[in-house]
Amino acid sequence: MKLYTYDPAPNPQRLGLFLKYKGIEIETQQVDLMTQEQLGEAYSAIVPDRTVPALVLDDGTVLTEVIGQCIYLEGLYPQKPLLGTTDLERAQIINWDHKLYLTLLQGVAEILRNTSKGFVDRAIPGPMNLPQIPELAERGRARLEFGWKEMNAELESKTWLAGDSFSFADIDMAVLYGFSGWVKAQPPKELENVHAYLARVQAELA
Ligand SMILES: N[C@@H](CCC(=O)N[C@@H](CS)C(=O)NCC(=O)O)C(=O)O
Repeated sequence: MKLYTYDPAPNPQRLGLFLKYKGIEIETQQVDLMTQEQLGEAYSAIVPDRTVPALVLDDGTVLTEVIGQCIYLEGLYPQKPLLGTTDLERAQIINWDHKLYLTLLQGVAEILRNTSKGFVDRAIPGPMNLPQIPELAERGRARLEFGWKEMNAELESKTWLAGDSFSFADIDMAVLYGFSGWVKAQPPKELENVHAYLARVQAELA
């Protein structure tokens, strides 16, 4: 099994924190996104999606989505479970994680990829070159403003985001928080439940 990744990027961070928390070590190769190594022939031949992280299994299967990689690795390394131990727990964790990914994380990505000079004509990751659409950045900001408030209400009575235990959904919240700083869209100070919760998550990851 081999992991292709680029440590500073947010999706690699999601998997990186999962691996670190569970104490899993995998042969790893960095793919330099700063020099667009992911678009080169060598990497495209291994990972046609041209994204990181990518987990290549011993039988040649390529897993390109962090959630798929985590489900596979959780099965191999069940210690310190991050995806629940019952069907209900697993369903709650995937439910929250999917929602986070589609709303807040995509909101940050919409802002970053539609405003940054580094992403001109690269407004989405992958093999297609697409132009930036400034309106999508505005939409991303609106989604974050709404999403952080919604999260603050949700966390009023919760220790962790999904179920009674720390999980992968909490790891994604930590990554989201850092990533939102890249576009100056972190939750405002008055959203106290979010900030208290993020402090708990950081302590668990320390
Ligand atoms: N859907 C993928 C997303 C992977 C992704 O978008 N990775 C970004 C780095 S955070 C990437 O490879 N970007 C390459 C590019 O922008 O060309 C997942 O869930 O892991």
